[in-house]
Amino acid sequence: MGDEDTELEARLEAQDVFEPPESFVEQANVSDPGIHDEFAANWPDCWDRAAEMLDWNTEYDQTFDGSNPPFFEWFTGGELNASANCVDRHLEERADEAAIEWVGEPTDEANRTYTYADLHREVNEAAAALREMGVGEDDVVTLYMPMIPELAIAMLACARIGAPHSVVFAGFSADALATRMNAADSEYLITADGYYRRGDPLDHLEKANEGLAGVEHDTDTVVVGRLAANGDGFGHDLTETQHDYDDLLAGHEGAEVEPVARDAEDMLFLMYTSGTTGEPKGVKHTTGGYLAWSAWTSHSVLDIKPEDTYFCSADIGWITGHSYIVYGPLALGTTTMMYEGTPDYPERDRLWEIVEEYEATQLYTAPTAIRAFMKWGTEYPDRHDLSSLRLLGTVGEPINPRAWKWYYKHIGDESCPVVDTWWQTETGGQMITTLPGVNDMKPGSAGPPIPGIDAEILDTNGKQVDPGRAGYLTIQKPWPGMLRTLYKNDERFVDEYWREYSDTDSDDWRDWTYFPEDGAKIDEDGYITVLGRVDDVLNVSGHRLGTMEIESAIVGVEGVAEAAVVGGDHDVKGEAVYAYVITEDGYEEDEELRQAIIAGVEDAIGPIARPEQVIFTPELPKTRSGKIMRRLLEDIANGEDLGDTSTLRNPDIVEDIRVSVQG
Ligand code: 6R9
Repeated sequence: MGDEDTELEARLEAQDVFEPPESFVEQANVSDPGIHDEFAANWPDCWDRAAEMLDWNTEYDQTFDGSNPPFFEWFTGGELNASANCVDRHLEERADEAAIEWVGEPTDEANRTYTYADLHREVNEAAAALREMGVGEDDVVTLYMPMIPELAIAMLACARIGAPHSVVFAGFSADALATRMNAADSEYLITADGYYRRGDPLDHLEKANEGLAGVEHDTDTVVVGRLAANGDGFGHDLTETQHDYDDLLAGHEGAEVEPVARDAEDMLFLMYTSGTTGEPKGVKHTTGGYLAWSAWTSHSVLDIKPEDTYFCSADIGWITGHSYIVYGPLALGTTTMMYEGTPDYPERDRLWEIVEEYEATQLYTAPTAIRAFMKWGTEYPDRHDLSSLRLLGTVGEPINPRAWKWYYKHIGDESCPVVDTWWQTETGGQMITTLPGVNDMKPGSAGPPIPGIDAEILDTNGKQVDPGRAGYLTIQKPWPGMLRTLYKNDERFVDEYWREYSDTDSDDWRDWTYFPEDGAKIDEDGYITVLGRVDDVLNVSGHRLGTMEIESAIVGVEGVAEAAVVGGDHDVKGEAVYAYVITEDGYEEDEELRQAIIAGVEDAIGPIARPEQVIFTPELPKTRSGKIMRRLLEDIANGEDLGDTSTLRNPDIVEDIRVSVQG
């Protein structure tokens, strides 16, 4: 390193506040610092600003209806269609501009560009095909697909005919697919024959078929021949209820399907996410509020403009891909990128190669990816010209200041603002982050709530904690992008998100407070640092995994009597799965059982939930009332000092476990 570099590193390390670059502010979609006060003074009408970003078939009567808390409604009486907003309305000016730039994993495969005209054609044909298959308004269609353009097209085709989609991440297991299809009574599945991972074709249809075997009702399936098109298919024969995507669409060439006018409060999609219990939660999002939220935040936080080439490296199987690869960017008429593969294939500069080739203007990724880039070293980004980038974003988990600064310097060349965006599947879109053209940035802190959002950090009694002290993050007022309920489970919706901090007997919406189940602290300037989940949910590489889901997979393995799963610190993944396991009498604590446990977790959930360590133990540390002391197991996993354990029912066991893990 030269002297200049060393000096720069030292300066960066010492700096804890960064102003937005002037060149950015000058061109930012939002740059008026008065916007925070303006929105606060005009709540809830400030949200008309978001609704105005959309085209409505019927204007709404009321911005916010809080008469039946916590079942809040937004833009009531309004009607619109999400696919018309993301596709049709851009045809006049942008028919020949790219809507989707898709990059497959194999470097020798031709990339695909869908102009808005192409997208319009294919979404219409797919919508016609789905209708012919019998899909009607409000029928839930499950999409179990890799990162191929047909996934975005299928979502928009569903939206066009008013059929809510439920996307299941392609990396999830067959069991996970079946659970979600059963929970949503979903009779339609769109999937693919496979995709590429690190150079090899992967048989996805086999997994889908296995999942279908566990679905309790009849289903029609559409299969995209992603691999077959390259002659890499696995040769599965389709059954009578399975249809080839291309064949189906060929029967509807040039079809036009009138977008169905949906009520603002009609469901746009369901997304299953992990919670405290073993049952995944079906988060319900609506057409008006959600779409307005994803469009407004794409505009104000990600600074997306129609002429941009915007790149979010998430998977559409997660909420980030829904809001910030598909709906938000396309609602704004921009070019959104989709990449099928991983950042390290064929080499560790793949992302930077894509940024350079497409002259990407924004990059939105996860801290876990940034930590991996850091570990790999600067030689990979340094090989490429990244000067097209104007803004950088992160999402999914807390980002430590060192990783933030690395991203800012080595990817953004100190000329791009970094937005650290806190939000959740349930919030629909970004909630806490700096506005890149307005607020100073503080590495390690997401920032203030966005204009119109009111967040407080409370203690267990509901009192605000002092700046700098840890407490519970709460959101004081409803917002348009919020989930409306958990599918077919209003009671759990109230219990999970509202009961903690609301007066649940009140019918005044002001008495209701949303609890995201995260810990946080706030500083003197109102900047919030989100500390992580306070429920039994792990964040592994930015993916939400319920400890209960993993535990129930483990106790399903023959020879296992009891299991406790906790998160241990991991320098790239953020958190890693640690499984403490008690065997049944007569079973050996051996490698064979360990492998069976790992396989059991992969079958029930998917490889992302794979335990980093399986620790056999004769007992689990429990309180006198019989609760497993997860915090203690976590401390053991993290090699920390355990403090006083005398209140436990079985304090001796803790030392035994500690020795077997920490040595
Ligand atoms: C969008 C998404 C939500 C949970 C959330 C929190 C964590 C997300 C974060 C963050 C700190 C950030 N989280 N963004 N923590 N800083 N910028 O990730 O949704 O998969 O539902 O996860 O992720 O713990 O509660 P989801």
